[in-house]
Amino acid sequence: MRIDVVTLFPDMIQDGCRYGIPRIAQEKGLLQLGTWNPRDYSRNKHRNVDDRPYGGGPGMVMQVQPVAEAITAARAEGQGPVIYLSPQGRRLDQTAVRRFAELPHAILLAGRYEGIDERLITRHVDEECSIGDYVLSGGEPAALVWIDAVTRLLPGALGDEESALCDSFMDGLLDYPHYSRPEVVDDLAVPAVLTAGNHAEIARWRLKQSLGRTWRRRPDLLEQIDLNEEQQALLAEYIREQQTMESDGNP
Ligand code: 4FV
Repeated sequence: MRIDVVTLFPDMIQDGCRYGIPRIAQEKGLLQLGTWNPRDYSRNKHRNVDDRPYGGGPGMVMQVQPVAEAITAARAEGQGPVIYLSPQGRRLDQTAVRRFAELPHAILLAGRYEGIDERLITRHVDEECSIGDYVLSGGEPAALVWIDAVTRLLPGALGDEESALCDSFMDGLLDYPHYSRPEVVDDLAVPAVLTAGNHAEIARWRLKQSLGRTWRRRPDLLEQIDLNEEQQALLAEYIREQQTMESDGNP
């Protein structure tokens, strides 16, 4: 996949992708990353790319021309959608990440200041994407989140394919708890089922934990999933056990 990012801070994007999976994916030739700085297309001697908002109010707004020309320059690298990272966008989730990871090319637009002139969005943006209901000082951190989440799903990016498949949210559920050596830490032992070596039992326990934790922490996610018979039975079993533990006074 090729990802081009239109940003006033190209180093922030390039540096942020020099670690972990985005770096490995670039080294394996699975990911190509380009950055385009609107300031390079500014037509005024101070290389400004922003100005005061019509209608008054605080802050500055990024102007159409430098951003539009940076997008046009990035377009030379591919015909993928222009995705503007902004709080006004549709919330990014694993379903959307899976869809984006199918693309051969995408242009990410990272804003700064109060935002970008709406006419740029109208004319050049295909979709807006938000990483969450909070305000960042720039779209670059959101672009790095987008790139990391998408790159992980590129075939060959992760060591063994298997791990992407059992990610959180891959089945719409929260992840099960993980344990590693040593077997006992601060008199807390690893659940016996995980050291007993019965893989069917381990898989059953992990699914039950994912269902239970999703029920407890993110019931909104459960509403989006049609649980099959086995899952419904496992969740009921988890809830019964939780109620027993609570009635026995164990948290
Ligand atoms: C954001 C978000 C975000 C808004 C104004 C950049 C900032 C500033 N982007 N998900 N939440 N962007 O807060 O994507 O220009």
